[in-house]
Amino acid sequence: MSNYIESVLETVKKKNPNEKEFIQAVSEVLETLKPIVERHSEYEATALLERLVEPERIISFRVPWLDDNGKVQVNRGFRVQFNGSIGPYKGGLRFHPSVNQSIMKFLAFEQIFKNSLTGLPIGGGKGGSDFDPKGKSDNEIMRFCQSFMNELQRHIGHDLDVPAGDIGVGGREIGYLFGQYRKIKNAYEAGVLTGKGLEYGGSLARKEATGFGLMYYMREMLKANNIDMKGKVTTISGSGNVAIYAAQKATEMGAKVVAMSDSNGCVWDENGIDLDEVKRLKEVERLRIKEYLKKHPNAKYMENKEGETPAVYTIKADVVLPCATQNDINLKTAELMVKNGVIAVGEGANMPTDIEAINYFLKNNVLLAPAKAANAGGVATSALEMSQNSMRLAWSFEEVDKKLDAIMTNIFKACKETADEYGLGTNYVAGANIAGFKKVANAMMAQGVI
Ligand code: NDP
Ligand code: 2IT
Repeated sequence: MSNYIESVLETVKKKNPNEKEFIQAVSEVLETLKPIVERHSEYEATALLERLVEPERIISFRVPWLDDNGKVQVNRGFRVQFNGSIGPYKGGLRFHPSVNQSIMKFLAFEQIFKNSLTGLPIGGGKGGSDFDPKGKSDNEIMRFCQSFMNELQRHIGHDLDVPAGDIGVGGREIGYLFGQYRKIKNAYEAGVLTGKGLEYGGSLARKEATGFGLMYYMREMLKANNIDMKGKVTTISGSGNVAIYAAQKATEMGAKVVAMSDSNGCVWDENGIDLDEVKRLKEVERLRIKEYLKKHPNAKYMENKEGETPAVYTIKADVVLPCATQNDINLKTAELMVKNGVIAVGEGANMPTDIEAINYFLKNNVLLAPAKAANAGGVATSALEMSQNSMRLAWSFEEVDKKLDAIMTNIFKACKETADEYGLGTNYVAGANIAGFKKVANAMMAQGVI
């Protein structure tokens, strides 16, 4: 690593001692930027990296709400507006009990490079709350979303910051959030949130976009290495929005998806997962994946055990798609996957693979589709939703899907060309980081020290 990068990293560690996810995300990016930073002495002269790792703004706020028993509950809300140099801040909202400032900052930091890779004019941001939606009634979810928006509305806007969904935030939550925003503002600013319902300004194919986009990226990455998804035994961590539509597109491409999971454990169905049943369980009934066995008694359920490799990663597969959460795959898990003959890993989730595991995959010639590039289809289609809102018209499913496919194909091309330019072989992790960084760095240089 160059001295400059090393010293910035040291400062980040010193300044944010309790933020391990944020330090991890920054380390992963900075460690791959060496070749480009070496070519540009002006970065150090203008403290570009020091500015890049410091969020433009962090908003943290109280979210009080009434539960169904009339008891007052208090959660913490966040919005991190990390980098607005190439467009309005853009990124999802996560509702999960694990949410804290470190997780918000790592996600917002990653979003900067991901959004840059889409080629669309969107900056990096992220938000959310430590609110746990599990087991809450619809009315509790609505009251929480309304209270969350009471504060968030001061900080967002269609030209300023445009939130969307992430873990625990889907169509239902976006609906309640949008309703409250509209009521407070007394105006119909459709482009203030994305992932909206089709009846009130949403885009066709946004729901499918992250999972479909992941598979378009996988198709391109495999093609560049003379491999095809056809016939590949595939396992997927997670059974939420990203996992479900990755499974659908993988199946359409001829792969055999044999396992999906949630935080409790996984179902393994060697005949191929019945995706309609998973959609019913997760999108409609909001039940545990274990319930899959009621309709498919021949499938196997494997429970996760504290401190052990998540069950889904113990199954032998050609292609593995982590689509749940961060740091799902550590070195021990990566070693097991390699032993089981994995060919390719596609990161649908954000930072699902820790740094040691990434390096292990790369060393063992496992093709790794990095999150910032491979899951960018969601936010890219969010940007397409913003375009449609601005134009006050709606494109067909096919039109949006075609644009998404072209964007993902271009993103892979950028990762590959950058990896080639810097002699990085099939290290698309570094390719993605450098390619995403380049545009943001140029914009920051052009805009002066701000
Ligand atoms: P959902 O809430 O729809 O689904 C999340 C899935 O991951 C669930 O199956 C959930 O299981 C599982 N999961 C969540 N947290 C944990 C945990 N701590 N341990 C184990 N399993 C967990 O979210 P999404 O599908 O939208 O998001 C999944 C991932 O994809 C996240 O990393 C997100 O940041 C990323 N992503 C999402 C995009 C989008 O457009 N939605 C775009 C790009 C990336 P359980 O129900 O048991 O909690
Ligand atoms: O991580 C992500 O890219 C998202 N959760 C989607 C963000 C968005 O604005 O659509």
